[in-house]
Amino acid sequence: MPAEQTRRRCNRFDQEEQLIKVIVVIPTYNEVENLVPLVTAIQDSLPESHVLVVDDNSPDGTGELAETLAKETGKVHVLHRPGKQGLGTAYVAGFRYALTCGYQRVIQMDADFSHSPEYLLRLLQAAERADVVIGSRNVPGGRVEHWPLLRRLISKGGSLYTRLLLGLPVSDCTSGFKCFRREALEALDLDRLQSNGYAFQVEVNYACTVAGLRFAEVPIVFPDRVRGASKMSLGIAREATTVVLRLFLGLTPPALASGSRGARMRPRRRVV
Ligand SMILES: Nc1nc2c(ncn2[C@@H]2O[C@H](COP(=O)(O)OP(=O)(O)O)[C@@H](O)[C@H]2O)c(=O)[nH]1
Ligand SMILES: [Mg+2]
Repeated sequence: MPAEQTRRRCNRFDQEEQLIKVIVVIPTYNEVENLVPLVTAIQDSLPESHVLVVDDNSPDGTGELAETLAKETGKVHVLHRPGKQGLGTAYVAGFRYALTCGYQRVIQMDADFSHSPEYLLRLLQAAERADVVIGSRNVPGGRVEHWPLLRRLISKGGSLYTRLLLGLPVSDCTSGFKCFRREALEALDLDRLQSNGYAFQVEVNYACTVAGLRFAEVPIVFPDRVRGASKMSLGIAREATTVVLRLFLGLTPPALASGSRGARMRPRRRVV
């Protein structure tokens, strides 16, 4: 969507005088059962925040439901895309929208309650002293629930592999529950982010690291989804392995905006 059109759309929402404008970006594909409880819980946790649903024409009617919520709440925005285009491009569309509309904090989360809205405030608070805040399963106090041993090993092993190869100052490299200060997203070249699954998180973390941004990790407990079905696949795990290698070998350069390159590469991380 052209920037001017986006701005006109979000001006409709600009009536509030907020100290800090926060938007929660939620990519959705067939999340009709989760959307109402999720938006309600987000508004309970962060009453001033806005929500952006990026829906890929979900056959179950998630997009239409999001429109109804937009009308009812005045705080829900919706981007409709014509078909399932993957998670990475959904985040990019959401980030662009957030930047164009002048939001100062951009939170990304899944729709399925694996990312509990109760952590939103902690993520936001941590973003006072960090550019990128990660909801982390791998710091003290964080964990996954009801995962079989093999899945735990693959997830932790994947994060370790990524961290060692790319020198990321983050112990949960593939978490999709994050809060960015807008300056962090402005340091990225969103056009160059190409991956779609877990690798998308790695690509963003790598570019943020090379840009010298400050990271913080907030412990989260990560339960499996209760409603709806996962869209993740083996192909997405394969993509993650390849993307890490390509970044490590320099075959894919970090997705930095011009001007962000060459900054510090000293890993900085705090657990809060
Ligand atoms: N817009 C959009 N959202 C997607 C797509 N694939 C997954 N999602 C959403 O991304 C989030 C994470 O997906 P999920 O299937 O729960 O992944 P898992 O947690 O790794 O099993 C959920 O909110 C999904 O509805 C997609 O292609 N497009
Ligand atoms: Mg999930």
